[in-house]
Amino acid sequence: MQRRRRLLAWVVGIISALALLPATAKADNPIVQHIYTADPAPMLHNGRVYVYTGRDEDGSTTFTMREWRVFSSADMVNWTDHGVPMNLGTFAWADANAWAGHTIARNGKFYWYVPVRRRGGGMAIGVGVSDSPTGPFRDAIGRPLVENGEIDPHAFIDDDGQAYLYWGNPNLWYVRLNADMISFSGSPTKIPLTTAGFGTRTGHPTRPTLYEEAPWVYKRNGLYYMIFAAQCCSEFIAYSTAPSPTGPWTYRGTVMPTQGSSFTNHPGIVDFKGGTYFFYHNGALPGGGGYTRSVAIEKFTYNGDGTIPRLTMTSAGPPPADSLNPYVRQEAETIAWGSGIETEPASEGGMNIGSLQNGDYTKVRNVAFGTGASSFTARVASATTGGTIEVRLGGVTGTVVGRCTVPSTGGWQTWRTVTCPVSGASGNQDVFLRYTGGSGYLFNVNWWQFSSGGSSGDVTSRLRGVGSNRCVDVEKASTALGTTVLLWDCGTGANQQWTTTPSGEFRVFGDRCLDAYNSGTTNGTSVVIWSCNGQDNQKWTMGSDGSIRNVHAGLCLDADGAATANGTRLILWTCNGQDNQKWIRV
Ligand code: FUB
Repeated sequence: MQRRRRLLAWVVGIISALALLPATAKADNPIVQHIYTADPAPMLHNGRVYVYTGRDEDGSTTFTMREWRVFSSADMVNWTDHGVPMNLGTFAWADANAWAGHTIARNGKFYWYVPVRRRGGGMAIGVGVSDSPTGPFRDAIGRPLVENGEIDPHAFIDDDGQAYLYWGNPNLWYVRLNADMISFSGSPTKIPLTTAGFGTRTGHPTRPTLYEEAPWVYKRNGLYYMIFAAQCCSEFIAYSTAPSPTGPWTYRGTVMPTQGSSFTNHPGIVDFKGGTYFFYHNGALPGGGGYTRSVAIEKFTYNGDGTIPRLTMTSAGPPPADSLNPYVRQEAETIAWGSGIETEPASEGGMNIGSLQNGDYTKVRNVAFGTGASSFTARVASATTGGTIEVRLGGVTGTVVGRCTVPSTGGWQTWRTVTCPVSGASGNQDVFLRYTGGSGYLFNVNWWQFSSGGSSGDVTSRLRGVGSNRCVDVEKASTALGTTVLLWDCGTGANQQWTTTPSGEFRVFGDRCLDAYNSGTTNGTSVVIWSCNGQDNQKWTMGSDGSIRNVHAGLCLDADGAATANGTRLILWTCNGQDNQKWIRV
């Protein structure tokens, strides 16, 4: 567990701010509360929205920024912290100013364009690349992609496949990127900053137009939009439109006026699950200001003529774009609002929440319990005496529907699964997980999951492979210990009926469990049946992506070699999101 201590004032500030909120408050903007975040760049990928941000260090008195962060959501209200996929150290030639970047997907890769200060020089733009939207990212070319002392890159790929990079402060530039996204053709071109194109600024000796920085370009109904930070300082958000990605631009007015106690603002817009969302930053958190900013979101609808309505910052943010499924593994760092928490990398992969003290809590919105949950399971670790997770509905003082005791596990990264009964959780609910205990740090939480179903919480179904269309099958319907589990045509036999229990087992034949053979933790470990014994190599979590992860090994149930034929062995393999690791209950 990292022992980062926030300033006392910060803790007190959060607590006092929350104390002022009525119990039913829907104040979930800004979207991240445990660190300061700035310069949002949203990106859609595989049904989730990822937002790439900078990080303002606590107590900053200038733009002290050393790392970038990424968060993702499937509903615009519950955000998962994916940690630090890129920092100044990624770029050996840079030494400061991890400022406003933008990430875009192409060629099965993710390209993250960022401004940084070149060692011994001025601002330059680097490009990170990764195979995953959550990184890690590496320096794609080992030097700046472009370098003219200006900042705030934004990439846009037009319908014809031509990609552009825009950036600039005090000027506004673009260059045509090649299809590899890490080189360009021609020279950077200055976009003429005319008052017709970018509005009129008054009172500045050298900058006649409103354009300041942070260009964000996209295309809608054949029209190109550029949203940007206007005037300085304080900035507001304005926009222009054009018939082509290279102009000519026509100034269209204000998107968001100066508000929110940060003298900068920074825009990003995406359409997601039928809505349009405007990302920005402000200084709304306790201790917040121009150098301690936080990313927030507003939902909006375009006017009938395609113009953007004037938006106002709110503390409520958007309504949920979807519900959250409590019956699959949810990361503890998936949060609508967190009070008193920190996040850190977990030894089992991903992140965990920590620094939990008595009364801290995390809120998760619009959790779809359906007819009801019967148990709650959490993956926990504690180097001290542990404590209790209270499962509450509707508010931090709302009805308690479950209470899980967390024991000492012997270390802050020594993980154990705890389960407790739940009653009274049905329908759609905001869930508050309240962490209680003695003084000091209590425990860490890696993930949690509810179970549903009858009084025991059991659910029985077949498990069909997405890649193969075949079912998880016990070979020859044998009940012998160590019998191989493989793919076979989905049928009606008892050897394909798997019962999920509240503790995370997949039971077959009543008393046999899906088992990682010999508690193996390496790729290729055989998956067999064994008598149910309550050990973690017989516990599994089903992810919202359809993966089934072994709790002990942290590896996923995998059709060996991505084969699809009858008889394909099931093994454990590093979770990779591919179809031979995706399973559907049928
Ligand atoms: O975060 C540092 C700088 O502040 C960004 O590059 C600008 O867009 C402004 O938000």
